[in-house]
Amino acid sequence: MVTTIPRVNVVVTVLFIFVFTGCSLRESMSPLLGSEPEAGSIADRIPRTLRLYFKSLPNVDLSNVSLSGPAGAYALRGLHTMGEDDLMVEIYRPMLVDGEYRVEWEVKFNDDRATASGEYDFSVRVTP
Ligand SMILES: [Cu+2]
Repeated sequence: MVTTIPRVNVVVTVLFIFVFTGCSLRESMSPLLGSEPEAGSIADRIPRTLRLYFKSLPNVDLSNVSLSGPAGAYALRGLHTMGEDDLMVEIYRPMLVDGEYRVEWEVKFNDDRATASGEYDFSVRVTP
């Protein structure tokens, strides 16, 4: 009984270390530098587009972005780059409503043979 509490502490500490180093490691290695809507953010306006910023210029033809949320998979159209090491795509249909969304991306860069991929979430909360 007496040893139970320290053991739990050790497990919790190890978990924390794992989670924190895992996060920082992933962040430093991910070529995704930012996005609109931002990862983890709560949008107070309906987003019409997704924009992802990378470490270098993505190859649009060899890259893909997808969006899922309350209505399942969303149709996106017109994946392109604005030439600022970004990918941009229009959220075609259905229109977003309040809820949780997940963006998944898979990117090939012009200056890198490797494929990079990842995902992030954001929320929409327009109605008070
Ligand atoms: Cu654009």
